[in-house]
Amino acid sequence: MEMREYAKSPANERTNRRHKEIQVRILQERTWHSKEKPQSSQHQTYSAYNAIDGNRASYWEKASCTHTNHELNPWWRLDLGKTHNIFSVKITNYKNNPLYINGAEINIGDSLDNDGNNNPRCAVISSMPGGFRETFQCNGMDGRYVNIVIPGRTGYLALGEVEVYGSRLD
Ligand SMILES: [Ca+2]
Repeated sequence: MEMREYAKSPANERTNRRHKEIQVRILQERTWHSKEKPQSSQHQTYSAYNAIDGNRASYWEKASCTHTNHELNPWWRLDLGKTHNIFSVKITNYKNNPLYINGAEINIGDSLDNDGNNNPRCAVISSMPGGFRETFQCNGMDGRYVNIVIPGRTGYLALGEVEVYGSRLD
């Protein structure tokens, strides 16, 4: 089934298309450098890598989502290996339990303090329908780490796919 984009303005659509033409799609570099653990915990076989495996399937049964255990401040982190200038982050929400994402922050920066969760904030995700994709504009934030964290709440964090758009700083 074709998935609709959620809450994307025509202006953002044009901006994204331009970025695709001139930017490296960081996901396609298949970067996964972290020697540190890439999410706060792993529920069963639902590894952090499932959010950058190029598959936007959002059902648990498709085995392409991440899923933490039930815990305080659950988080997920992408290590890009080098500092990048990041324009946008596109997230596909988990379909089985879409409310997990409520209140999640996207944080970007070069620090690993608090596992990278203290880096500057790009966006707060108030809510997203299950299985939908949404693009969050970061307008050129510099960072090596892209974190998604639910601060101050005990719960799960589950992600279908995280796509990061930007360019490498050389
Ligand atoms: Ca995936």
